[in-house]
Amino acid sequence: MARLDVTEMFHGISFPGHLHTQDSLQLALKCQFQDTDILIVSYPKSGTTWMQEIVTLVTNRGDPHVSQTVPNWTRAPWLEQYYCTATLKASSTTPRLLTTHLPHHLLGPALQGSKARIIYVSRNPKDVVVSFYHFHKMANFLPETGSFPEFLNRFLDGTLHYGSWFDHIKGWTSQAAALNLLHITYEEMSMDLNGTIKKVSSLLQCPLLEDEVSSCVKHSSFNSMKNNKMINYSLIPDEIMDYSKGSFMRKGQIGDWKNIFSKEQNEYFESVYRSKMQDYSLEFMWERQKFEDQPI
Ligand code: PPS
Repeated sequence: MARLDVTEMFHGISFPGHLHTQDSLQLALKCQFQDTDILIVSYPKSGTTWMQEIVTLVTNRGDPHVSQTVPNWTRAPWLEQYYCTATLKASSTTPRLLTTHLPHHLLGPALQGSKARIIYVSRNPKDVVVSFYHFHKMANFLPETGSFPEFLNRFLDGTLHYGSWFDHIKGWTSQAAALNLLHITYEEMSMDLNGTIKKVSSLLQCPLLEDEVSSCVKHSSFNSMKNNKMINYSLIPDEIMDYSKGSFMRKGQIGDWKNIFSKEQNEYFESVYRSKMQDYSLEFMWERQKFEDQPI
């Protein structure tokens, strides 16, 4: 399944045809969730892979064997990607660990009444757009980026692959009370990985001893993951991900947007952000300091 130049339009959102088909997207919406399922939900570049590693480690009580021997797309397949059904059929692991980038307005109906445990991972959107921009440069299954200002406009318009960041976060977080949903931010993971791991272990009712928590912290650190070929995407051939143009585990920092946003781009971003998020009380950490000092 190469289809590197194919785009699938689904309910007005574009998806890379290398990983999605109309059938696979349709099947995701009909997923029969089990109450024991663990579902990681995120807009791309928000810390998805990091959370896949954390959940794998927590459910294995800090033992890195699975995370070092099974690729992340096999142990935590994306529900909407074409190989998901076959991967789930071939696996007998319970609880099932699933991942999705789908927005709530598409996947919500399938989750109605379900007790599946959902971990929603978000990241400040300035860092999301920068990470996504760099990822587009190396991922040959994503369209050409154009210049950064063009890419930023498409992000703010919601016309990039996977749709609008604003719709995604508003849709999922506004439904948190109706779902069994834990919202964790990338920034929280970065500032307090130990605390994040404890929150995840509590949600999954998987109590850990202190040395098991420490092992989870150690193996989900940026450097451990960067060197783990089961999670750093180095198993993917060069013609699909071009490593001469970057790496998946790129910088892993809060506030990298400052290295690329101009003053004008930042002002424009903040005005769009304010108007689209005015009824939502979410706060993000925009750089590595206290919430009170943040610009928005
Ligand atoms: S994807 O393609 O949607 O699955 O990408 P996603 O995993 O959501 O996001 C990739 C970014 O997460 C960073 N990352 C980490 N940062 C810090 N610590 C750890 N352990 C970690 N693991 C992944 C990764 O480097 C990407 O961010 P950028 O800013 O590009 O470095």
